[in-house]
Amino acid sequence: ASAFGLDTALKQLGLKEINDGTSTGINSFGSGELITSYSPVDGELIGKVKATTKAEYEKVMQAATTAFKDWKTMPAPQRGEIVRQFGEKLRELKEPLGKLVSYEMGKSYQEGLGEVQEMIDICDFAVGLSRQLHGLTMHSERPGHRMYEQYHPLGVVGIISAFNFPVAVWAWNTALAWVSGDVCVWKPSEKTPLCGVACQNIIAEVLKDNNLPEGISCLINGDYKVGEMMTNDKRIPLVSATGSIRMGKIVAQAVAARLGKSLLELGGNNAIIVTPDADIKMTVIGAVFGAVGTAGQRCTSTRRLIVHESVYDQVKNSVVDAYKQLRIGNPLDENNHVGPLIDTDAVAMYNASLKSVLQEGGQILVEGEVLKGDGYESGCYVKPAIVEADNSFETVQEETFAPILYLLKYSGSVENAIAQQNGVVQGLSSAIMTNNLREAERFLSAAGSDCGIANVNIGTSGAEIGGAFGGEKETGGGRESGSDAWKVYMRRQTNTINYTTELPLAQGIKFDL
Ligand code: UN1
Repeated sequence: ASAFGLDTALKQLGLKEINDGTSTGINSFGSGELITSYSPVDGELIGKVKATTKAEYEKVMQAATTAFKDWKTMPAPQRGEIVRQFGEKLRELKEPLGKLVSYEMGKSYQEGLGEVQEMIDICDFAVGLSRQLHGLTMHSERPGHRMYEQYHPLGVVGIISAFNFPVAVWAWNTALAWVSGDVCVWKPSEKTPLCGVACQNIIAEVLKDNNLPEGISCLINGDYKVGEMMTNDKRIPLVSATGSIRMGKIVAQAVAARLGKSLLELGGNNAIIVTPDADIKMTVIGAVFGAVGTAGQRCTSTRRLIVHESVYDQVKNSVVDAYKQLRIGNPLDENNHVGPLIDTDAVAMYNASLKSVLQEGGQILVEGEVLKGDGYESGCYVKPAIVEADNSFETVQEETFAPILYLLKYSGSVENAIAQQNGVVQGLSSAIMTNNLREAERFLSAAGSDCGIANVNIGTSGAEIGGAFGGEKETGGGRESGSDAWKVYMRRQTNTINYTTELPLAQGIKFDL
């Protein structure tokens, strides 16, 4: 870890002593099983974190519920000030945190920095929001009555995040939850535990500087068993979970069984439709970044290209040519485009998908391969692949978290492409490349894309934080980040006030005593 200034980065993030299995901060303690974090970049051990036991979880929940009592009554703009300071710290630590993300998760350093930038941006957004947690005022049907609504803090928010955005997705949730007056308990992915500890160290310092309890931001570690402690816990009114559809179904059922709320951001099977009126140069950039960026491990990664037959060969040749330029290797080396997959299990899934799509009749255009030799010692580096396929193939219907792009053909009008695009169980992100206004508007209309995100002339990945992020169908229906996504972190209360000496009943009901 000495190359690329990693040692310094780890120190700056307070991760020096993690190698012994110890960590700092009241909430990042643990005495359960050791979770070892190996870098997919070079296979080296970065550090170890201990899992949270049931007894420790209880302590964390006590710290959180106690902290909530004061935090919820602090004026929202003052809570915003804490989030502002957190954003400032992130600006200072952008480079070391970006490096750790890149080294522990395997995405390119540029994307690691981009992820920290998303954290900074959501902090800024939340600071502004802390003065804009508006409710509406209604006209009462009764004379001398006033009616309005207000938003109050909800309570302890449980956050379960995935390895692919090990820091930003936490920040989307916490920044909004904090200004809303909630406290958070976070279980990061057990594949990226050090990113979790690094973030906890940063917020713990901000809270300490302000004489606030660390219970406002709690960290727990472990696998799904630790997650279950939260999903089954009645003290947690909202569980926000990012990950696979399989995980989401388990979380949603457990939370629903106790009538809690869940915010789910699950799988995507995102497509770009390429019409005869597309700008092919832009299409190639958008599609290639979407398919190979983060080694195909974004929820928004482009998995399907649905191309009109009249431009099919041109698009196919351009994309295949572009793949020849791709440099695969250490993501901290900025000359490389594609880093490793998260672990060898992910490599096995990549291999399995390529095998099954061939069995179903897929035609390889760019062959996949697990890379070996110098620089590829971790065993996690794979070649991005392109396969000509059919939307009905089972393999195409599934989200494989790897750089495999399926090329699909359509003929006739854009409706046929939209039918293919919508013809999957997931509904996260979608895009159309076209300069034809009719096609673009059709795609965005009620008869168009059924996804939570629908773009024109940009790709499927790389959404800005200002919009609501999430998707429909088996993507889970949740919305995080911008727009009015904050509302899910608060409880709405309708208030009716009578300032007369009479007590008229609603709906004109007479009740004389
Ligand atoms: C995710 O993959 O879970 O839109 C989040 C994007 C990023 C966030 C992805 N801003 O690609």
